[in-house]
Amino acid sequence: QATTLVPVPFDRGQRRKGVALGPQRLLDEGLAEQIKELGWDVDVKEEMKTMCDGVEDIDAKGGGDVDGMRNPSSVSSINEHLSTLLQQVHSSSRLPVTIGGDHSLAVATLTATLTHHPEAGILWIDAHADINSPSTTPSGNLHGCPVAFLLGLEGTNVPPFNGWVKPLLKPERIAYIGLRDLDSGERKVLKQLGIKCYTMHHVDRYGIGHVLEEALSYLGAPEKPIHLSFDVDALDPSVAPSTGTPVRGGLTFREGHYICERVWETGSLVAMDLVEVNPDLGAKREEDAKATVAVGCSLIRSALGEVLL
Ligand code: DIR
Ligand code: MN
Ligand code: MN
Ligand code: MN
Repeated sequence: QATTLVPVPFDRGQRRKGVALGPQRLLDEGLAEQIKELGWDVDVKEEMKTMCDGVEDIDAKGGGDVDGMRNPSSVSSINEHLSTLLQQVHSSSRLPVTIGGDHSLAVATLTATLTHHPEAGILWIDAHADINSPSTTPSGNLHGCPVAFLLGLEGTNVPPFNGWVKPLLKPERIAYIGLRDLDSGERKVLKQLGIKCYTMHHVDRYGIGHVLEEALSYLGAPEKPIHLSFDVDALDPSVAPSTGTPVRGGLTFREGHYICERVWETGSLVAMDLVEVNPDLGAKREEDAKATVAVGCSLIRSALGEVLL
């Protein structure tokens, strides 16, 4: 099997500096070598780095904050390029693993996946639903909005995104696990569209094994492809402290890894995102960063078959 790691040091989808350092830290930890040891053909596409270095200029030209969104110019243009790059990865039949960076880059990863695998189901592992639209977002942070853009919700048909983002996702093709911090506009739309949500309450009540089987069969795995979008803040802050918006009461180390292992076992994985590792954050800075980086690497290895290969 062949995989392409795509580091995206992008942080403009939220307010906290440091998340742009996440991908390099995972690579410095030896992620590519670790995956090679599992028997994969691994390459690393570094093209997004130079573009991410220029984001301030892009935002300066685009006006910074526009219509309730922070930095839409850079979020849109980074995503448009990333989407093109990821489509090349899919075209060469390699498995793209996008390493963030903040979760706004899922606009690109979902666009690329759903272009190449229109049948794909999205498994979104996160404390948050990231389904705000520019009109419902309380923060203006676009990392809280990628799902709304792919669904084409009201308020998302705005420049610069409407120049290229298409509503490729149907509400019944996404399932969430790990939710525990939702904005009121998000609750409303999740309910209205009947989107499949497994909150931490469901994980406690039924156990991760049962919850994940339900989510996978809902999405049609193993017949249908699966895109795994993993926000490290889905994990409990005691396991992954170095992230921008930690929320207590999250997934345990094993629950997080179990999800990745089981998705791998279905044989249906066509793309993965691992986002929101911010090595600058955490009360015990370097110790917390090390733990969070290590967990990011091991989640990816698990999704690529470390235990079950
Ligand atoms: C919040 C936080 N719902 C927002 N979202 C986060 O700003 O829209 N997503 N942190 O990962
Ligand atoms: Mn593919
Ligand atoms: Mn989150
Ligand atoms: Mn997220």
